[in-house]
Amino acid sequence: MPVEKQAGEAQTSIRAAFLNHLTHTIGRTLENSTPLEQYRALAHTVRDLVMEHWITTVNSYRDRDLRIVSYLSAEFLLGPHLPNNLQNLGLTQDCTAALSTLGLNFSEIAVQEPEPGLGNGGLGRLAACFMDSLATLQVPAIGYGIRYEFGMFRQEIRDGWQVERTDKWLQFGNPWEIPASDACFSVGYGGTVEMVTDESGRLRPLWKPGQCVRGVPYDTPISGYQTNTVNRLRLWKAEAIESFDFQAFDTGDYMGAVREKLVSETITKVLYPSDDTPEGKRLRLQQQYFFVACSLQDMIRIHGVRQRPLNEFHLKWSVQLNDTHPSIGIAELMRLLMDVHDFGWDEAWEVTHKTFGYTNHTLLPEALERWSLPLFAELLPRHLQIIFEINRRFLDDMRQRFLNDDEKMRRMSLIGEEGERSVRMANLAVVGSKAVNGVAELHTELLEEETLHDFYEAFPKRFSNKTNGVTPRRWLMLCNPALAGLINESIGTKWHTELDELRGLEKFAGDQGFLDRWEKTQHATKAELAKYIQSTTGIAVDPASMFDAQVKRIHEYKRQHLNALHILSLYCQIKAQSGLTMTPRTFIFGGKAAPSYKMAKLIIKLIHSVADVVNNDPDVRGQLKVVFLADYSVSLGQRVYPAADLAEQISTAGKEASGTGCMKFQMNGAVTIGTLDGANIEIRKEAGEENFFLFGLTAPQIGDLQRGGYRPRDFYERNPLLREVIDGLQNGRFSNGDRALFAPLVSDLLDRDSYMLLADFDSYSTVQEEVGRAYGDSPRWGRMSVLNTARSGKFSSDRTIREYCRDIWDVPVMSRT
Ligand code: GP0
Repeated sequence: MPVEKQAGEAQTSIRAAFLNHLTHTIGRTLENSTPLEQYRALAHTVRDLVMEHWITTVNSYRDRDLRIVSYLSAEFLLGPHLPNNLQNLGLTQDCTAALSTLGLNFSEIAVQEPEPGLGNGGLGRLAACFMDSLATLQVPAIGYGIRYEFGMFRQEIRDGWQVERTDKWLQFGNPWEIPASDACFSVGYGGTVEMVTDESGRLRPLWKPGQCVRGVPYDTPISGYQTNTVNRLRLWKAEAIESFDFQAFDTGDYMGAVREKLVSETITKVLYPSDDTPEGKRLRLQQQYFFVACSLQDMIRIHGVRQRPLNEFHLKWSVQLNDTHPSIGIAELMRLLMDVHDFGWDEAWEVTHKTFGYTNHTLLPEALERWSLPLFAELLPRHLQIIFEINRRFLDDMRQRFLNDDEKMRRMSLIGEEGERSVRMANLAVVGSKAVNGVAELHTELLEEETLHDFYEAFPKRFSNKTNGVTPRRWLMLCNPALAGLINESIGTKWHTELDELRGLEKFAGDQGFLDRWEKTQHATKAELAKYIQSTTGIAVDPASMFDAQVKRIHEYKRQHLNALHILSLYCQIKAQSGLTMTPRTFIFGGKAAPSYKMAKLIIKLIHSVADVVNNDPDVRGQLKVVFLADYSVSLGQRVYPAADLAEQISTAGKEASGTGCMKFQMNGAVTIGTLDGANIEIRKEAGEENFFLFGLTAPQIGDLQRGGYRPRDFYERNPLLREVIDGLQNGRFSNGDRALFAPLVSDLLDRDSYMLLADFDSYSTVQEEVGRAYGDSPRWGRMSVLNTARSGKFSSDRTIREYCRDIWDVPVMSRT
């Protein structure tokens, strides 16, 4: 049969190409090669196939002359490329077969890939899911970011504490990137702005930077699923303009000459490991300006190649700002147009404010970026002038519209005057963009009504919601092949690119035969995670127990400690009533704490202490197990999401902008216990109230309670079980007698409790009891699980990207049907 012959051909050619790369690229024989070397040879083999599509994509975009989406993000948390690219090419099986003819095992080779951890968490991973959907929907798009030499730190656990280790992901080279040395740009910092007369006698500002670095682009091909489209992710590395200062070299100062090189390269050395709370550090502003300045110069270069006048820039580009990190781009585009390309102010503003869109990702006030004015003036003096002028014109306009409401003007100003004067990047981003969006319905509402209310009043039409999504290719098909296979058998494969098709599973939710297969599949996936847990932590867990997972950054507002308090309360109950039986559960935690975030690190220690107590007490009779998986990452997520029965989404209402892990769990058939926060609200709406375990105060109730003088101690005094748990933390019962260990946590909970754990504890515990009962009722649980998957279609990033394309970017998407 011709089809089989073709398949055979693919295998033969993959095998030949692999052996060829092993010899000619890696310099090894099959017998003498390590799995890492085999991985590298295989990566080159697959990259070659992707590159062929890349060439055709570039040509087809050129011919179609469409507007290009430019996604500016300081983080892209991609995860492993190899299995994803193979899946997109439809070659996973051929590749596996080709390797096995050589006596090699694909999975053993694939795990060698170092993960490019160029992001902290949700925001960076969202950018990666968007790149996947853009390519799959065949939208002309470039992702622009930073090629950090050291990505997110590697987390080790010592005695229950987090220890950070540098992530040397580039140590053995990176086969997925291609340096494009023909498109380097220089970026200036510091220096002075002088007024000079140009040839036509005009007086104009001239920025003379005090320091210059070179940006070198490294391109990673991003393939789409079952299309020939391959888009470009262009990440910039900082280098010295001249690697040697020859004058210094001549006079014998060789070390001094090399120092200059080191200073330049520092800019892209390391990813800032703080999620949600920016550090106002000089290097961070340097990083932001660096990648934005390179990217805008690159866009202007491409615009020139397309032979377009610059006053049409906004017609050919739509530039999305992933949070405020790249928002300096607004001032930079103004500068490039005026100072380099001779535009007048109005002409430049016309182009600039029609080019950008701004996505906000957080409501936490401490997370809104501000730069101290002296620092900004020192590093970017010309940009500060431009920002002052944008502000002057903007406030003049607002004063007329709002009739001299001074308080309002103070709030809307791009310059904060309270305390140390500062540049408010969110205000700059809103004023300089054509569109502003939040990432879930509740989040957008809160932006409009609270955080950005003044701006919403001034420009209501600029605001919209774009609920986040995740790519079902990585987060269901790739990470859960068993479940994906069962779904394919039941409803076909159209869901791969039209996730709403999963609705077809609803009709099986009452079919006992189907539910049995569903459960068997999930059990097998849980058994695999159990093996991983055993081998990495030494803890034996039972795949028949409920897998209850909370994996995400460690943050007080995400309330991993509420989960821990609840586990301790179950433990206390068991201790008080010997013989008490409950639904067996395995509590799985994973996540990193920002290295400077003391309370988050203490929460990690708390989880380990809880694990020590619970896992080692014979009275528990294995009914409860607590596991902390170290070094949470995309790859580890790919093991956890498919194996979870219950997803913990328990943030304080009004604090989580969206959340995206919640969507990955739902797609894989986990049921959620959650608050009415972020995307939980929409997940519950889609899944149906009866398939979601809701608890806790709502965002308005949280606000009311806070305003009315919240007294956490009252909750402690009223609930004996909670009291026993907190007392235990205080008196050393859960820390081998160490009374000091959790004192900071306890005193925070009793005296402040900003995230209202104690207020929600009761409701959480009650609903957890209901969860336990529901899990014991297999047909009920199976039905809930199937319906969660069936109703997760909305949370495909394909849907999100279609909305951005339609409402903000104004570019067509390819329809497959
Ligand atoms: C938000 F502001 N997020 C920030 C930030 O600096 N880093 C970051 O990862 C996250 C939000 O916390 C989120 O709610 C959201 O889903 C994600 O951005 C993508 O929008 C949960 O991770």
